[in-house]
Amino acid sequence: MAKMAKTAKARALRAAATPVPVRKVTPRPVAAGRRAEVERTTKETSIRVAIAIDGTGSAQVATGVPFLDHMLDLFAKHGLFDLTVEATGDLEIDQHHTVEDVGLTLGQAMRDALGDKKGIRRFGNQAVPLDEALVSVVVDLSGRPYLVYELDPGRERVGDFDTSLIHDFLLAFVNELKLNLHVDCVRGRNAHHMIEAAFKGLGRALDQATQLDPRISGVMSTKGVL
Ligand SMILES: [Mn+2]
Repeated sequence: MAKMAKTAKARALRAAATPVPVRKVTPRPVAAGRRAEVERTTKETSIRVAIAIDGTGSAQVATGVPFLDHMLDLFAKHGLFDLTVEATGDLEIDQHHTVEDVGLTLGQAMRDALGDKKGIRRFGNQAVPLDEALVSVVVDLSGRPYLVYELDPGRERVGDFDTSLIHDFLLAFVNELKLNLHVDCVRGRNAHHMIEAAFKGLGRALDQATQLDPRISGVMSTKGVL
């Protein structure tokens, strides 16, 4: 007994004498308050978008266009953005104004939230499968808006949603966010699957592009401006 106690005491003394290596944990860089809220009202629509870039993927979306709500839910979830979208629009005419203006306002809000874009990775690239569909999404938060949209859903409607409006949504989004966006549907049969894969890909590619990299000082551009 006495011997054991002595050994334990010796071990404790040795432990106390040996400097414990300090494990440095570098916290994930999160710019405080990478969030923005935009309200936009015209004669056609009234829209409020609030977004937090460093979120958890929680979304509260009510645009009056259920298919768009579904897509924006996916976008937030997979981008790990916290997103609120409230829209009322002239849906009695058709869904066009509402869908386009939600894209526009979301683009403005993301651009505001990203501010000077210092320290962000800038590029993102995500291919997403959904059953038979495979869609590739590549983004560059370059400050130069450009959309390449190569996705033919093969039919005009999903439920009562006009599938051609996705192009209009993305165009408005790209122009306001000043994003270079390439959406390429590699293959697919089902329109819902193809569009859904595109929105998951958009969320994930933008999650990558908006991440802060501690190795980047200033902006990720030899021009010094994004
Ligand atoms: Mn779905």
